[in-house]
Formats: sequence, C-alpha cells, structure tokens
Amino acid sequence: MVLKLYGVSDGPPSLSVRQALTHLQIPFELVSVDFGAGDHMTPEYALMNPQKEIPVLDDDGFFLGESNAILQYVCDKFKPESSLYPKDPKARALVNHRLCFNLSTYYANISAYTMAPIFFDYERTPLGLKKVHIALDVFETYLERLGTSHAAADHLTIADFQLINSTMTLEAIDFDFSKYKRIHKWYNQFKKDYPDLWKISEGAMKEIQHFAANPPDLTHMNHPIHPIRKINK
Ligand SMILES: N[C@@H](CCC(=O)N[C@@H](CS)C(=O)NCC(=O)O)C(=O)O
Repeated sequence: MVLKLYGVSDGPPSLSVRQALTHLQIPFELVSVDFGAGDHMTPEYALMNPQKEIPVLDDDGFFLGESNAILQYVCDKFKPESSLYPKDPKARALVNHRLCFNLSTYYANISAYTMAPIFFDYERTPLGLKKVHIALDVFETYLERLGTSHAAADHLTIADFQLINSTMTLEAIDFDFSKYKRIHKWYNQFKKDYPDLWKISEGAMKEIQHFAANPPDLTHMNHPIHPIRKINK
C-alpha cells in the first residue's frame, strides 16, 4: 500500500515531511486534513494519533505522529543510504540535536508568536518577542559554532526542513531577522539551492499570509486548549 501522509497545507511539521518524501522520491498520497473543520479532533483521528495533531504517517496500518519521528522513520526505512539522515553517530547526533532544538525551542517559541495569534485569540507580547529572539540567537550560535553551510552538516539534512519551515513563518509575518546573518544567509540559500522544495514552503507561506490578512472564522470550533477569537457577525 502506498504511504499516506495526513497533512495540513500550511503547517510547518507537515511541510517538512512532504519535503523529505519529495526529495527522497518516495511515492506517497497526501490526505488533506481540514484543520478549520476540526478533522483532527475526531475519535477516528485519535485512533491514528491520540495527540490529535497533524501530521500522521500511515505506513500500511503503522501510524506514526510527531514529524521528527516521521522524518527519521522514512529515511531509515526507505532510503537508509541517504545523507539526509546520516549514519555516522556524531553526524546523526547533530541532526537529532537540531530536530530536538526545533521542537523544544525554535518552532515552539517562533510559532507561538507567528502562527498562534493568526488562528486563535492570542496577542503578540513583548515576552513572546523576546522568546523569538532567544530562539534566533541560539540558532545563530549553532550555525556559527558548527560553521557548516546547512543546519547540521555541509549538506542538506532533515533538520534543515524543520528549521526552514519554522523560519518561513517569520517571513510570513514580515518579521525582519536579517540581523541574524548566518540564519538569513542559510534561509535564502535554501531557496536558491532547492527551488522545488522551497515551493512547498512558499505555498504554505502564501496561505499563512492570506490568513494573517483575513483571520479565519473558527467560532464553530470547540478547541480543548486554544482560545477562539470572537468575530462579530
Ligand atoms: N510536535 C508535533 C506538532 C504538530 C502540530 O503542532 N501540528 C499542528 C498543525 S501545524 C496541530 O496539529 N495542531 C493541533 C491543534 O492545534 O488543534 C509534530 O512535530 O508533528
């Protein structure tokens, strides 16, 4: 059975998995999850992913959530020889480290500032802004210390996808991060070096920009965590 990826068209974790599958030329069917309709909050979806988060990979009944785990799995299972996820322990540790850093800090801090206020009733606060700068500052330091062309090596790895898509959400809200010179260079170089992969991020960025200008009406949604923005109709 062909791999199925349950994904959302503007979600950074979904984009990274699409980029890896595309780059590795692994055939897959993209099943679009309608976030606004709450497709991911149904009992059926929870059978695939009790976290009720997107993406989920379905490999012939083997369901896997958490985009980092999906990226690692598809490389290990389908293209173990690929340099996207190196085998050498130190090289792999750096990739794993950057994936953890993205999950715990970079995407966490950035998306709370960029994405959450677009979709839900959150404000962009000075503390949120400070956390974005902390994330950028740390990533800049990693790039400086490692001195590589890419996030975790001198070649593309799965860590680049996650970090690129987090950074893309900053561009989506016109956040100027040019003072982080190494991040700025790495991000723009990715666009030039991998135009087909960037196209996947760019499509999402345009959607995010559209939603930023036209906040979606999610008043029908009964979200367990996020406050729903009130809309006068
Ligand atoms: N750690 C998860 C995060 C996935 C995630 O946050 N996905 C968002 C969509 S981009 C989601 O499913 N949110 C559920 C919700 O807000 O209800 C991963 O990397 O796969």
